[in-house]
Amino acid sequence: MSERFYLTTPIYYVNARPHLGHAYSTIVCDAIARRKRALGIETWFLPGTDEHGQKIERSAKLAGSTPAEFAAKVSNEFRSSWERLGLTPDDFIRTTEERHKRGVQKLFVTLRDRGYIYKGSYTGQYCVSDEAYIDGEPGTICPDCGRVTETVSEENYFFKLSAFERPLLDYYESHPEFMAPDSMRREILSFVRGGLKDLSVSRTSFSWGIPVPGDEKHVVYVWLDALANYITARGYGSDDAESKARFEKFWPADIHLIGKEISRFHCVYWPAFLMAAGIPLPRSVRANGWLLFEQSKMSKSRGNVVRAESVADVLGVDALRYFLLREIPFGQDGGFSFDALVQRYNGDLANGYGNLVSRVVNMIHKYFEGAVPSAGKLTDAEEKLSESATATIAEFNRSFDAFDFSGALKTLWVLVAETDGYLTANAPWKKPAERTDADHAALQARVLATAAEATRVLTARVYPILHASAEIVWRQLGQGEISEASKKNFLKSLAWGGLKSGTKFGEPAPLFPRAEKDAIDRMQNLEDQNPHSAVEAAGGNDGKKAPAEVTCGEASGGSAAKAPKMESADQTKAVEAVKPAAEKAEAPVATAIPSPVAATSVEPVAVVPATEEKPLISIDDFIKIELRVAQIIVAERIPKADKLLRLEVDLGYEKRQILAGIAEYYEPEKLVGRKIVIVANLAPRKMRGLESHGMLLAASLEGGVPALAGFHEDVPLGARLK
Ligand code: ME8
Repeated sequence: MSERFYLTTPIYYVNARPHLGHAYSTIVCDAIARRKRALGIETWFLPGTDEHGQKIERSAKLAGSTPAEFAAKVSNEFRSSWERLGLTPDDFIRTTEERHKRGVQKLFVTLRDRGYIYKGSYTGQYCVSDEAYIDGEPGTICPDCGRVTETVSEENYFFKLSAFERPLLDYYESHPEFMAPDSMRREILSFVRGGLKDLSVSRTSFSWGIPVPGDEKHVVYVWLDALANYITARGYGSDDAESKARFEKFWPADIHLIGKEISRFHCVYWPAFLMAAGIPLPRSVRANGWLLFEQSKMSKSRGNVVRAESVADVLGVDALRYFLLREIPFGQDGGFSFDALVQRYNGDLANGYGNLVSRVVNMIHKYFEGAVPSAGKLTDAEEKLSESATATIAEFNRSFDAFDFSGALKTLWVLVAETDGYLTANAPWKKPAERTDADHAALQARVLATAAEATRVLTARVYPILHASAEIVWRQLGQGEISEASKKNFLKSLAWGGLKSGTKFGEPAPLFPRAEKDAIDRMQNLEDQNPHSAVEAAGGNDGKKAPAEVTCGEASGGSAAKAPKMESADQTKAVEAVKPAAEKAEAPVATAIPSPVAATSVEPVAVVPATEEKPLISIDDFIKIELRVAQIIVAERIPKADKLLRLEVDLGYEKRQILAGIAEYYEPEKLVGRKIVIVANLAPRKMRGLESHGMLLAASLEGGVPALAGFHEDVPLGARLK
């Protein structure tokens, strides 16, 4: 492992306010950075904001401000959000900064001087939302975001991307560690093998960008501009000796952590730009999956975002960090819900780790006046716990360093449960009549010294993730300031046996108080009070504009874009499902309660006579039904089932199987490619041994003949019907 470590987050567009999706990638980086620092590795953790381009220019206009003012305001929100969440960036790059502009211009000139940039003309489709060129006819839908592309016809500078097809494939082959997870690697390999076309790297139809040196009516393509932040922030483009030395020392980056949707930019364009400029390539690009809310990607344009602050204000920053790292296997998509968050919080933090700390600290105060006793002669039980702790440390390190944060925490929580079980089995608070006072005192000393040591080891390991609580616990365990310990590289030498007898414990302090029934309401209320749209937050009126005016302006979330309300029945379930913590800290409590798995389902066509008298339903009833647009990608008959078809449908964010009772009326091959409406949140059901995950909608005509619901307009996959 190198003695210095440089890791970056994507730099976020300033046309959206920070939300949990952004916080997720940034929190993962923060946890990695904290661990590296505590291991004594000189670490540089860089986030920032991406402020140029057409969509920012348009959003600023909607907000009634200049692009510079608008960008500054939203960029500041990102910075404040990271501060509020207690993140520890070492720098924060804005693409409107002079140091960045200098570097981008130098990179552009270098590429041009080395013969990799030439002038040509481009007529084609452009997705303003993704700031990406798309192959296709006018009117083509962007395959990434589902918006209609715009026809662009401009004289442009082109980058000779086609020259890098072979060099990139060779590089991927010789550097298997360059990109992960495997799904992303496969996608990139197939994209590059499919052939690379030269890439337009300048625009003339707007001016909010970095001018091309010597030809100022062009601005540099926003992705070339943005990707360069990783080098400009470390000194590239500045000629003073200090900047040069800094760049030498910190480049190449060890990890570019990104969301999976921007892998092509990071794994194809970026390495090609760097190869062309003669600059070393980053060591690895690691992609997180998507955080889903209500089963679709949390994103401003869908309007289904939650702000990290709403969670932090109610349950604390550690609850959020723990949930994101524990609940979602890194690299895969994972669902966020207030319900699951509260279950994890109560189960793993309040009743798990928090309760263990409180038992240990309170008993050491109660029985030993707050000073760690000498353990005395150990028994098999203590040997077993210490072996377990040592194995846990090794396993935790392995998993964490392999980006398996969920596995790492799971391992650690086995030790929480083991230590808890050890305390309960030995019950130092209970003296059986036949035990002498001396024997009981010896047992108390042995058991509490051992449990305290296990708690110390656990706390040190969990510090990169639960830093705020670890800080409190470290003081309670009489270890002083954990931030100071981190500066002294305490994780490097952490081993079982470091807690000295006689160490004076600090006062017990509450940690992870149980979340009560109102926690979800409070988070939800905080959400409702806050505009999610950057334009709205900046004083604009995007929510009131006609949709046509905001297409591709990423401003379509509008003021209506609030996180949907939780059902009160669910809230009750989340809180009540967790057994109450024991009244007394010494008593054992329930261990972690697993969070619910998102339920989805299947069904044949719904055939409901429209004329039948039915009681009216409220909007709250309707909102429970999640209707979404899906596209049929596979349709086939099921042997021995005359009425059923097996369909595979694509919701944009996931593919699933649905069984539908329409085989008598539809030829399966004619259904492929058709966009339909499905009920996406039905509980799964088995039919003929196959699981069906949803139900498609159809009008029921005379004799029960179905007519599938569909659209005249082009609608993106996954869009919700409301
Ligand atoms: O793409 N789940 O910026 P952006 C997980 N400016 N991660 C999410 C997420 C979600 N639901 N939503 C956002 C850009 N993210 C460019 C990047 S880099 C040189 C330029 C995170 O504001 C994730 O890291 O659209 C994703 O890649 C990033 O935010 C996109 O942020």
